[in-house]
Amino acid sequence: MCAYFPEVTKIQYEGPDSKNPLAFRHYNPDEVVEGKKMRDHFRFAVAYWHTMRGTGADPFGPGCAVRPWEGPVDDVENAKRRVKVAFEFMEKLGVGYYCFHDRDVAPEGATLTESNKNLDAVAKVLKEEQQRTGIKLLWGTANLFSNRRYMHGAATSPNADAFAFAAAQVKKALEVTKELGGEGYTFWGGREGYQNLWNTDMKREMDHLGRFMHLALDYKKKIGFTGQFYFEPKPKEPTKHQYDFDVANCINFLRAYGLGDQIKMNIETNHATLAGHTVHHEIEYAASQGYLGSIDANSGDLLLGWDTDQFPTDVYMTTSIMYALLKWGGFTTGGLNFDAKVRRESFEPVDLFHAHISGMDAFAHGLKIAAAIRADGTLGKFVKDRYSSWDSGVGSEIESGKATFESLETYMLDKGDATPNTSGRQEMIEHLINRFV
Ligand code: XUL
Ligand code: CO
Repeated sequence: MCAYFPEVTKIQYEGPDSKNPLAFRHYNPDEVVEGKKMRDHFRFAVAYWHTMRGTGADPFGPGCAVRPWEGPVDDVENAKRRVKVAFEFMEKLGVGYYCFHDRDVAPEGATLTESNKNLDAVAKVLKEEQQRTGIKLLWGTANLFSNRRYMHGAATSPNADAFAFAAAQVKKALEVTKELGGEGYTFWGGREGYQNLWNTDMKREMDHLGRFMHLALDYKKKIGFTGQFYFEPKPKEPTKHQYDFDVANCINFLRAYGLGDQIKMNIETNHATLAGHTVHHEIEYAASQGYLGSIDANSGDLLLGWDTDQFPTDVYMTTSIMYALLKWGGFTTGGLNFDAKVRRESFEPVDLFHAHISGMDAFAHGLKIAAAIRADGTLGKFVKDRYSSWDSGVGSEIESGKATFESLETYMLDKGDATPNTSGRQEMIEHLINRFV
């Protein structure tokens, strides 16, 4: 067998003292934390679009990454070879899942028929490689944003033909995702949004998006695809306003259009920060409403205002994610998909390994810290005590629905005032967390 990464063997766990950059210091797949193996806590996935299709291109220059397996033309043969590269990479890295857009894995043809044929041909190789390695598809999706037909959006385009083409593309992508045993399917809004409100009929566009999602759910049912549907919130980029702004906005949309319990959230770290939230906030909000689905793991640069899709290496941040995941019971269908790309300057194939190892290890480290904070119990007890006024007396009467405005007025007239009786102790708590980080 031809090796595309000859300098790399299977990445091993070597423990916290290892100085080997091509080894894990914390990610030990079979190690059990809070009763579950690390591999099952994370369900790590590789994002095909970045890892296999990223070239390092940016608005100031073309691609410059060294990818020796890429042929001179982007044809089906080239795409099939790339599948072998992807699976060698994932096997050596030791991840159990991957995610793709239809156009990442197979080239778009001159017609829809040709594009579908290309996709089928490459999907056949994907299936063979999945069977050979046991690596699975976490979720599939369709690229409804790169082709010029989608310049005004897809489901929210003013052009009904763009909607129709997008429907045909998602239909096919759902079929292929099902064929590959995909555990989910993600809808990221691509160009669903607006650049300028003066030329936009927002109400009509939102209604069309609602219709699109109902059609997708109808087809899912029709073909018996049982994977979980996800919405991926993002507030801006490429449009100045994306309709799926953040988790709260998406949940409102789903509920308003009668889609409420059928679609969960795929939360992306850098999208959260672009919306003015932390990823911790987005996970807490989604989980508390019953919408936690999956995570696109990456990070942004807080000094920049765009989606830099960097690998997540900040252990404080991964700790907050893993703390929230442990608190809410972890993934049921989703996983941690590295929607992240190596920097333009990290142009060698081996950098793909360094990037994923750093991300996986940061999450494993964060998991251990989060579990230690929970085992210590001080933080959990502090939060519980902070709300203890709700456990009995007037608090429990309000929570259980017994209290009325009249009964609360009587209570307060008698008591006199609501006196703050506990400090928030923010600084003490932040200091406490640093004890574990
Ligand atoms: C874009 C983004 C997408 C989705 C899948 O910012 O995150 O790659 O994850 O379409
Ligand atoms: Co994403």
